[in-house]
Amino acid sequence: PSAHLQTYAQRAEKHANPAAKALLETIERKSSNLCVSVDVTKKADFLRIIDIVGPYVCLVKTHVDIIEDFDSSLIDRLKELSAKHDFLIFEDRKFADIGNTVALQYSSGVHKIASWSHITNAHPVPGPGIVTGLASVGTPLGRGLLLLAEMSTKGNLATGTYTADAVRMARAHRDFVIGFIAMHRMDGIGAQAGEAVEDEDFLILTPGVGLDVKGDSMGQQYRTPREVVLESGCDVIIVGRGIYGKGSDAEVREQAERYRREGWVAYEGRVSP
Ligand code: BMP
Repeated sequence: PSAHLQTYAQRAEKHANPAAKALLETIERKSSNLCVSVDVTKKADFLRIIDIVGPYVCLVKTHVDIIEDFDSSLIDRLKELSAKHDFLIFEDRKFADIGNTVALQYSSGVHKIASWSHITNAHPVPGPGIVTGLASVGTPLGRGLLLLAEMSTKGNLATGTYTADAVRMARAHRDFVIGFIAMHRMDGIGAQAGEAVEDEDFLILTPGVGLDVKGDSMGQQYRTPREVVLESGCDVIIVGRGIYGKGSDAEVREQAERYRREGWVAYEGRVSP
């Protein structure tokens, strides 16, 4: 059967990339396909929210460049929380430059992303050199890359042949590109006639997930976990303001539990209808 009709555990066995395998195993172990995006600007808030939602997530997504009081101790604490609560880390860096530059941005600077982030992502717009550049840093460390094949926002340009070209770019680098940021499964998209792609299993991580509102004032569009996981066949739901934007610690915990449950019920409905 198509990969998304198999269990996360079955799929974990078939992935060679260490980050993809670890993510699928974590999802299975914690019964959670929830990734929380912690888009806050203060170190203390960032760490507090992660400590609250940690038990309910497989993955924590970061934008470390928005943290005003960033220093290397933040990364030490993040790594401790990752071990304490058993989740992986995804720095949502959206690299978009030539291979040589992205290799430097990934390995160096203030943030040294490759040294702590299991997964990162890139826009395919520069062409395959961006993957080669990031792979030169990430592959020796056992990291995984997601390409942005689609986006959640109104009027975005990642559609049609752009999306198909992103999938083709991923197919050429299957050891390092573990999947996509996308709104639905990419199975067979962009395949040439006769090209054997039935066994491919790219992970689909999907932002733009919310249960209470349909969008924001800046083009974001939300779908429910059911629409994303059951109807569109995506693997991980990414939720930001729907969870951390809820005020009290108790409410943040409650929302994390709620999205974990909704995401898991949708997955169960998919693999054993
Ligand atoms: P929220 O759930 O608060 O709308 O946050 C969504 C998160 O996912 C943000 O961190 C954003 O950068 C990211 N994201 C997105 O919303 N749409 C995309 O197409 C790609 C993203 O990375």
